[in-house]
Amino acid sequence: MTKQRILLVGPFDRAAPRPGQYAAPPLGVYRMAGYARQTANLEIDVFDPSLSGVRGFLQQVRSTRPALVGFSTLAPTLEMDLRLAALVRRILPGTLLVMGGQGVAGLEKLLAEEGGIDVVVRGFGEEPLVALAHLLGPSGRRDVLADSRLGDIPNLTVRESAGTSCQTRPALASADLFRNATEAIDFARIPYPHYWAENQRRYPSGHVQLMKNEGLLNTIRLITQSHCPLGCNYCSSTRFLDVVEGRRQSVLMQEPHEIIATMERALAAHPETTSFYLNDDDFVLVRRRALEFARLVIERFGPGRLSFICMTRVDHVDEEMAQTLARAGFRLIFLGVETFSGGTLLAMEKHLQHRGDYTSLARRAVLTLLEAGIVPQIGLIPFYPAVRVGELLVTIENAVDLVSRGARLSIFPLTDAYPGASLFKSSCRVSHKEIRVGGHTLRLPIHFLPDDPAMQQLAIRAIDEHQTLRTERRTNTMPQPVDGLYFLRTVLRQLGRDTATVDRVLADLESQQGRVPCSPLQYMNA
Ligand code: B12
Ligand code: SF4
Repeated sequence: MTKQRILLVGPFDRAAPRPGQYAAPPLGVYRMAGYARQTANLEIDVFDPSLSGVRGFLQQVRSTRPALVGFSTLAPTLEMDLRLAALVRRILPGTLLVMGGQGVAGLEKLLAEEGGIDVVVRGFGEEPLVALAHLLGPSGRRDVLADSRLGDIPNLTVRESAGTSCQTRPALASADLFRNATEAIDFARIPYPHYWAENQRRYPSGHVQLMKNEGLLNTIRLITQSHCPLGCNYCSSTRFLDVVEGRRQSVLMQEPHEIIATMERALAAHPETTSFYLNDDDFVLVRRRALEFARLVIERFGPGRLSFICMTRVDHVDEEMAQTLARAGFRLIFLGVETFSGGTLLAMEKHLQHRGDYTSLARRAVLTLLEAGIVPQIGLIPFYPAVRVGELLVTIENAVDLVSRGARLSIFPLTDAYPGASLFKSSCRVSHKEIRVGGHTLRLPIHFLPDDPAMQQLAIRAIDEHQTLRTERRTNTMPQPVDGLYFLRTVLRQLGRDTATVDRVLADLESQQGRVPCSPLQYMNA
C-alpha cells in the first residue's frame, strides 16, 4: 500500500512582521516531522504559510492531497489557522484535520465542537501524531474517527458531531520523549536561508544597527527545556503542559553537553549560522546549567566564533552570570521586566526570588548586562490590568532612561489574554472578538483590560494614535526601540506630561543611526 501523506502547517501570522520581530521557522512542527520520519518512517511535508502565503498553501494541498493535515496554532494566529483548515475541508473532505500547539490550551472543546477540527492535541505532538497516522486507512478521516484505538491515545479532544466531543486520558510528557524529539530535529530539512533572506529584506542595515542586532540575522533558534514553571498569572506557556488536573509537569531539559551536540548538528547542516537563540522562556532558570553551558561553549568553539541570544528574568541576572555569558558570546538577552513598578509587579504573581525594592532590582539587572557588554532587551506590558497612573509613569521613566544607556525595548501595550493563563480565574475584564468559521461563530478572548476605566481609555487612545502614525508613515517595520519609545511618548502626551526626555533619546538614536528610512525624527514630526 502506498504511504499516506501528512502535511504539517505552521501558525499563520497575517500581522507579521511586528516591529522588532524576526521571521523564524516553526520549530515545533519541524521537530514533530523529524520525530515522525525517524520513528515511523512517515511521509511528512511541512508548510509555513507566514513565509509562503495562502496561494502556496492551496497549491501544496491540491498537489499532495494529504490524508492528515496538522495545524499548529498560537492564540493570535488561531483565526487564520481555522480559515486554512476550513479551506482544506472544502478541497479534501476526507482528510483528517488535527490541531495542536500553544494556542489550543483552554480551547480544546471549542475547537473540536465548533471550530471544524477533528482532533485537537494538547501538549507535545510527536507521539499523538505518529499514533494518529497509524490509524489512517484508505478512507482517511472516517477510518481514524471510527477506530476504537483512538481512545488509547492520550491528550486528545475528538469531535463526535457538531457540538459534542470527547476527551482521552491526560498524560504528562516524559524526559525520554523530550530528549528523543530534540535529537530527531533534522536541521538540514529546515530552510533557514529562506528565513534569513526574508529578515535581511525586511530590515535594512540601519535598522539592524539601531536594534543592535548586527551579526545576529543568521540565527538558529533552539529549545533546550520543556517550559518555564514559574507561574506568572498572565502567562499561558507556563501551564501548557499541565494536562493532568492538580499536577504540574516537571521541567525537562537538555544537559549542557547535549545542547552543544544539538548545535553541532545544526552547524553541520548550516555552516553559515552565526548565532544561536536559546529560545527557552528562561534559559537561566537553572544557574549551574547556564554557567556550565557558557564554559563548554568556550572550550568547544573558542571565544568569538558564535553569538548567542537568550531570554531570562531580572532575578536571574547577577554580575557573575552576566560576565560569564558575555565571555561565551551572549550578545542580546531578552528580559521579562514587564513593569518597573513594585506595585504592578506584585499583582503579576511573578514569584521573584528576591526581597526588597523591585525597581532597583530590575534596573540593576539591565545595567549589569550593559556593563558586561550584553544588550538587554526590556519586555514591557505597560497597561497590565492592575496598573495605576503613578506606576505607569515609573515604568516609562525607567524604560526611557535605560534605553538612553543602551538597552532596547519590546512593548506589548495590553496584556494578551492567552487561554490557559491563570489570570482568567480572576475578575479581570477581557476583550473578545467573534470570528465566523465553518458556519459557527467563535468568541475568542483577546486582551485583559486595565481595571481602572480611565487607564483603559488611555490605553485604547494611545494604541489607536500609535497605529495611525505607523500606518500614515508606513513605518510598520520601524526599528526597536524607536517604535516602543514613540508609544511611550504618545502615552506621556495623552497624560499631559512633558516629553522632553523621550524626545531627546529619540533624537540621539537618530544621530547614531545615520541616514535610515523612517527615521525617528521624521516620525516624531508627523
Ligand atoms: C520561537 C517562537 C517564535 C518564533 C517562531 C514561531 C513558531 N511558529 O514556532 C517567532 C519569532 C516567529 C514567533 C512569533 C510569534 N509568536 Co512565538 N514563540 C516562540 C517561542 C519562544 C518558542 C516556540 C517553540 O519553538 N517552542 C518549542 C516547540 C518544540 O514547541 P511548540 O512550538 O509549542 O510545538 C510543540 C507543541 O506545541 C505541539 N504542537 C505544535 N503544533 C502542533 C500541531 C499539531 C498538529 C500537533 C499535533 C501538535 C503541535 O507539538 C510540538 C512539538 O512537541 C514560544 C514560547 C514557548 N514557550 O513555546 C513563543 C510563543 C509560542 N509565541 C507566541 C506568540 C503569541 C507569537 C506571535 C503571535 C507573536 C506576536 N504576538 O507577535 C508570533 C506568531 C508568528 C508565527 N507565525 O508563528 C506565544 C503563544 C501564546 C499562546 N498561548 O498561543 C508564545 C507561547 C510566547 C508567549 N508569549 O507566551 N514565536
Ligand atoms: S517567567 Fe516568563 S515564561 Fe516564566 S511563567 Fe513568568 S512570564 Fe511565563
